[in-house]
Amino acid sequence: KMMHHKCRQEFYASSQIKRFLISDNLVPWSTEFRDYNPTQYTCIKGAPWEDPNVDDPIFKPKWNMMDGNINRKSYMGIYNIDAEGYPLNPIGRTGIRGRGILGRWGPNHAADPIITRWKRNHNKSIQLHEITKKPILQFIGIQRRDTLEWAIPGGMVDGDEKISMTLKREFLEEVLNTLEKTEEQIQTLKNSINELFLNGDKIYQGYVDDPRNTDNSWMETCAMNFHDEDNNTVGSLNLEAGDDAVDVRWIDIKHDLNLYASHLQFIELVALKHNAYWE
Ligand code: RP5
Ligand code: MG
Ligand code: MG
Repeated sequence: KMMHHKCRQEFYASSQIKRFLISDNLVPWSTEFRDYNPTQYTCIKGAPWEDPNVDDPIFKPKWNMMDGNINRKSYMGIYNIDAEGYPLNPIGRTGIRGRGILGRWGPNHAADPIITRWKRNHNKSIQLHEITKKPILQFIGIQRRDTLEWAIPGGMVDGDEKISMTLKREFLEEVLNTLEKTEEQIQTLKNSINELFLNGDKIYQGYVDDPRNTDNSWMETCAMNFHDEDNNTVGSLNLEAGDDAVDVRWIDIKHDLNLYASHLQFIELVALKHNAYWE
């Protein structure tokens, strides 16, 4: 059974709002918890991607299905709707009710591109871990502007945009800073990554233990690995942080990295897949 932790910390994501603290055994909705009384928090920014309040008469969401071009389906199966009409987090309680700072009630869909290559010595040979003699894998990580934590350069799926599109778009924006480039420069950068993004391996799809999650809104992602065995494509890329990234770099993969949300779990699956050093 899956458990969440990052969305049960003392304060709700980049705020002063306190979560109702609960022990692991009280997380599942199936465990009765009469004294559970979390704060309700819904941030209204007036953004076009924001759902209205659940009790707003103009809001007629179609839960658990495609709702026009909004994907309200969950990778986790059918989620429940409570007596007041609010979708329930498939993992359980988080200590905050409402939509928080997420845009959608229910699942909020993202995509995470995990770009990897082997770490190499000056003579270009693959670097092995001293003790285990396993090859060391690297991935491109960004430092997030919101929490300053290192993370996979993922982002939200725009409406019914194809996941393959989101993966490329977020990589271009956060790792190659295309939001600050000319049309011509963007074309050159797109051409340089197109081939790499042709052969992806699905690593994970499902719930993300994201600090923005609430009892009624949560992150889900599809994480894909794009591996450059010979460092042919990615070796010549000039990494430049952009959009919601403040820094970007190649990170050596190992078990004790501190990463945003549950990103380390996805990185572990990538390390396993390539039989790379982990611990
Ligand atoms: C995480 O938030 C996902 O795994 C993805 O990396 C990210 C998407 O949100 P933004 O980067 O757009 O804030 O849950
Ligand atoms: Mg982004
Ligand atoms: Mg992002």
